[in-house]
Amino acid sequence: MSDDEELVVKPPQKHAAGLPAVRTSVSHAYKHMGLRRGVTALRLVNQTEGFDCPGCAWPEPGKRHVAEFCENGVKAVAEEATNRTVDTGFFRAHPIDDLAKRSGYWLGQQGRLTRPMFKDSDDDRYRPVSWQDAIEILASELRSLDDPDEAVFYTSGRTSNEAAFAYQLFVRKYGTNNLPDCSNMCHESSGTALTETIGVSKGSVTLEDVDQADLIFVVGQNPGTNHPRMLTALERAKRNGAQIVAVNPLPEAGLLRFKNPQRVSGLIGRGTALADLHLHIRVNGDLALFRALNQLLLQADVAEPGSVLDQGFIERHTDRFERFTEDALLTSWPDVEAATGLTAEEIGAAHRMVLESKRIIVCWAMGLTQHRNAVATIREVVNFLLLRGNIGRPGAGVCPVRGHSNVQGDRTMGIYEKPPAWIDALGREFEFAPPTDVGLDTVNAIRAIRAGRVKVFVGLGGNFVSATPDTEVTEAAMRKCRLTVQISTKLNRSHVVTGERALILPTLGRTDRDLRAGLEQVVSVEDSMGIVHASRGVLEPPSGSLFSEVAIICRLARAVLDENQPWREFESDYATIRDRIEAVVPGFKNYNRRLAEPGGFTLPHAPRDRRSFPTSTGRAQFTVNPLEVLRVPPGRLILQTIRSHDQYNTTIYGNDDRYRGIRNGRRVVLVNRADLAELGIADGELVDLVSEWVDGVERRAQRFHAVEYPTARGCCAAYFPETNVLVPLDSTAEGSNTPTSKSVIVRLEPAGGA
Ligand SMILES: Nc1nc2c(c(=O)[nH]1)N[C@H]1C(S)=C(S)[C@@H](COP(=O)(O)OP(=O)(O)OC[C@H]3O[C@@H](n4cnc5c(=O)[nH]c(N)nc54)[C@H](O)[C@@H]3O)O[C@H]1N2
Ligand SMILES: Nc1nc2c(c(=O)[nH]1)N[C@H]1C(S)=C(S)[C@@H](COP(=O)(O)OP(=O)(O)OC[C@H]3O[C@@H](n4cnc5c(=O)[nH]c(N)nc54)[C@H](O)[C@@H]3O)O[C@H]1N2
Ligand SMILES: [Mo]
Repeated sequence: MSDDEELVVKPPQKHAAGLPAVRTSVSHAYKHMGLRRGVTALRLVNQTEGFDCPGCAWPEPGKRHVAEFCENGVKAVAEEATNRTVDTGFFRAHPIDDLAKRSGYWLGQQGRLTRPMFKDSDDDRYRPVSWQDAIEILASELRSLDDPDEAVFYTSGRTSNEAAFAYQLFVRKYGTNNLPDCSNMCHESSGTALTETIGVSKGSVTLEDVDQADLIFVVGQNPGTNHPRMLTALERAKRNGAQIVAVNPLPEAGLLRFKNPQRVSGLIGRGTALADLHLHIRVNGDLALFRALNQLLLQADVAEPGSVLDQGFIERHTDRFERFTEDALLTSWPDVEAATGLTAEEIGAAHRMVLESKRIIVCWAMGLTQHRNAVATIREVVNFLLLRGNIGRPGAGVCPVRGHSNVQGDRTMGIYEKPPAWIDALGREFEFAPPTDVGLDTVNAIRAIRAGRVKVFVGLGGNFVSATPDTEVTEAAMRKCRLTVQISTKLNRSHVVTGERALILPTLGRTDRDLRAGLEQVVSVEDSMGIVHASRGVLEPPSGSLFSEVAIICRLARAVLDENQPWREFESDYATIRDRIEAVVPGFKNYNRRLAEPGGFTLPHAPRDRRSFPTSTGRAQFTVNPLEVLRVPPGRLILQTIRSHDQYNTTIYGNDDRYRGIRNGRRVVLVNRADLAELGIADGELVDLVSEWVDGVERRAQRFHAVEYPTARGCCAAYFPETNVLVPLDSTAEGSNTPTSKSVIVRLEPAGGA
């Protein structure tokens, strides 16, 4: 937003969806796709015979509604299935310097990429190149490296299982585990904490469990915007008698009340109240909150032995309970109050709801995963559930709500910088010795690129430059690469902040029909609850010369590895990839047959299915997680960087954030009224955000409007990716190396020059 545009601020809304959601969906669909394409797309999104919505990873119910999509799903579909295209004339007219001055929004609005493009070292712009030459440029660069570890292969979470499996096979055959992905910045902390405590990195909850729960915690998550279809599930749970506790520094509209657009009563009525209790927590206070709840449970059980804890479960299925108890009983309430900003009464109210509930689910997203102590916080959530046996029985469990629509499946397929558990089976099946060293994750990849140790960057989707922290550091690093390659659907900043040479390899998206050798190809994806199902593109692709991700990977593999099989077979029939997945990855028996069943199939999950915990001791682990209060120097605030209602990560759909009452602007910082007064800043004043970090470097994001907002005291919020410049590369979560995008210490200064 430029300053002359009219920023409009209204009070935040108290409900989500309803008629405005329908209106916005319809207008986005027709504006970008036109009537015919729009109708086809919306009729088949999330239907068993159609394609998986490229939006979020929330599962589809067994029985589909005719409109099994949400406002933000429609925006995601419209963004991809747009009628607009970028042609070679566009690149002739816009040198890279010019494109680098444009906003991410502008770049995305230009439309779908249609032809491979190449920027050579001495050139100032991209020029068209044939597919064959493009593949050869990348292949010869890869072949010329002294060591395969000098290349990095990033993945974003939209890639199908088939493309992901082929990609990691190619990369490992090439000789490296340098497979960073968006998950490193997302739910890595969840995977790390869950693997350690319950032995499986994924959530243990199904949609049926949500239906049967007595109490659902929604912690650090804004489902009204980021997982709108989750509201339907929460509404159903409420009707079945569940209570909901929202834990969030912001009073997010989607947690307060939901007007279900799938029902007439939802459109015209008052809707369903969702959260029974909102804990208006200070950012990063969650570890303290769950420690406090755990202490209260232990104390209640001392008062009435045997009535509170599930002793049978604890004895049969867990380890280290005594060690945990000793420490939990020492939890300091002054520290709890300082860390959470909550009163003992508020925490007491949540405690009473817990005591009344037999079946408890905890859902969470980025509000828990992107802090220095994120892994410890999630371990403490697991302690909380273990105490009353809330894992591995109906209506209960851990529910990390994933972001990208196939981010969970990509991990299952081996997109991981660590060798997956089935690495030996991979080597046997394809007769090679896979690399065993741990490769580079996202943050370590940036460090290695900056140090000149990595020379080639390949991105299978995503927007590495904008999604990663410390934008100035990362951009400077990327410019040092010998070659950067983006396999993508649409232009973004990663195409215009390039290495010495750069390639754009345009690809089909989820909505596009994928014909290979005259055969219609189906791909598969795994949702946040471990259900694998088919996805079939239905729309005419934006150009006849696009290759699918699978085809690009297979051709690259043939050129680099100088072998024909299995790549020719993979490219002409994706079912053959699934056969090989079945041979290597546990849980995929009869993959092709079961994929043909409507709704797909559920992957095994030992704690959920059998209360079996595949940890080192075969039992779930209680853990000790020290309570530290995130201390903030006077005059500073904790900044959390979030999504508006009008964006998908780095893809910006528009400049509004309807539920939060913000229109026509993204450069806003939401601050509590009392903090504004204390800092002497007026509502609406232009400020710079300056982040302070132990390295002494001052990182600055300029010209944000301060907006008075009911966020917790001492905290503020602003949108990503504009604020990524403030997140220090070296400020990461212990154990998962995830950037601490939700706890950046900042000061607000009157805005400097323009
Ligand atoms: N439309 C749309 N859908 C999306 C996305 C999108 O950008 N747009 N992104 C997708 C992706 S990749 C992901 S990972 C998910 C993200 O889904 P979310 O995690 O819901 O996304 P964020 O906007 O980061 O919201 C974080 C929430 O946590 C709260 N929060 C921040 N810090 C804390 C804290 O310390 N404690 C607590 N208790 N709460 C805190 C914030 O106030 C906010 O409500 O959504 C996915 N779905
Ligand atoms: N400050 C801050 N930073 C964050 C976060 C935060 O909360 N705060 N959140 C983090 C999180 S949770 C995540 S997941 C990451 C997201 O990081 P990424 O996944 O890297 O980023 P996206 O913006 O989702 O990527 C969008 C691009 O993907 C390409 N694309 C879209 N669909 C397809 C497809 O089907 N195939 C291919 N090949 N390309 C496609 C398009 O070119 C589009 O521009 O960002 C992280 N960064
Ligand atoms: Mo994410």
